[in-house]
Amino acid sequence: MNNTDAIIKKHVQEGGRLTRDDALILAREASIHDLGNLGNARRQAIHGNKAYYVYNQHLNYTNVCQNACKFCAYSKREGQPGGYVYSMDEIRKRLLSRIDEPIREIHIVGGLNPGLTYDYFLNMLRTVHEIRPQATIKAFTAVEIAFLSSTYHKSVAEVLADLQEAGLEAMTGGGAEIFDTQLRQKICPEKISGSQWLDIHSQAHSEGIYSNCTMLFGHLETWENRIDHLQALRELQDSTGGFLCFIPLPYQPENNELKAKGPDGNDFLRTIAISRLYLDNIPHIKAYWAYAGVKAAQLALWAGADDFDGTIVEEKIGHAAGSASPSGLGEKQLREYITAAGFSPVQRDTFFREIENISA
Ligand code: V47
Ligand code: SF4
Repeated sequence: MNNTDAIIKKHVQEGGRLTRDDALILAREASIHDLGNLGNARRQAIHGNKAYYVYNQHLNYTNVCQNACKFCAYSKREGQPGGYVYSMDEIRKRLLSRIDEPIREIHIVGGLNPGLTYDYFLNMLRTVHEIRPQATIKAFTAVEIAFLSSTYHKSVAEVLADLQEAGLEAMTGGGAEIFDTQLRQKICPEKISGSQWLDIHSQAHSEGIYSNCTMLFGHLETWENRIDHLQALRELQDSTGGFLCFIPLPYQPENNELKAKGPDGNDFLRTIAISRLYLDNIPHIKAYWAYAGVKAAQLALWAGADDFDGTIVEEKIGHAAGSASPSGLGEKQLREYITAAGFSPVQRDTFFREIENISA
């Protein structure tokens, strides 16, 4: 019996927690069939044949950012052509343009724009809540929360409380990238550290704000970096239980300084499977079609992913970096893609509560 057979047998028969060493062997040496089967067996045991999606709308309120992460094709420096900020009128207009649709979640993220006031953020949440009282506001990365805290001289706890009061119900998982300090220094030197990212999510969870978590992969990182990243997320989840979903984000290589290649299909599926196996305490793994492409996302449902994200309408961040997928999908299309892949589409809200009356 070779290394991987022994680990697979141990994992399947004893069902114990995947160790760092075993994860590294599986990630590097197991065949894609074996790894995909393991990931799929785990996702089937938790979610059966269901594949979730959300009826959502993205709102990227500004692309002006004081950081210049090497992989980011979306941000502009203050004063650089192409920079934008949505006024409250623009935000209203964008939400009202889809007011007839049964949107359940508004996903809000933007750059670190020093030209905005603290009140801008509170007004934005209040405006969204006023126009869409039934939708959950899932907003901001830990990086934006840290920016609000340092720019406006407030503690993270104060910022979270103010945002919650204005309508924030959950946080997005962006900005995690790769926690490894040296690599982070290379790919996003101005960004908060991995431990600050984790600490902000920990504080959010203790205030009752659930969140997602991500990992940017397929650039300069090694498998060790990836497993260490998953380990840090698993440890935090053991202590707070506040993560809803993990999203492995495949690096998009165009229009950015990093000039790495991006993961191929095999690497993408292996990462999905390892994530499902390693993060045994995070309920959902997302196949993010907007970055991975619809076809790879369909396959990912067979390798451990159970969530297909949502309608989005206008994805800007991955598309600025060359994503070839559509920028949004209709609900009917989403359901058809999930069904064609062999799964039962289930509409959910931000917290993965199932929504019975589908609108398609
Ligand atoms: O934080 C930036 C990443 C993230 C590139 O929480 C890139 O539900 C790939 O976090 N190639 C934003 N990735 C997206 C994100 C997200 C998306 C959907 C759902 C949720 C959620 C979160 O995109 C950024 C950064 O990590 N990113 N540039 C790039 N070239
Ligand atoms: Fe700014 Fe976020 Fe882009 Fe980094 S990834 S440059 S923090 S918008």
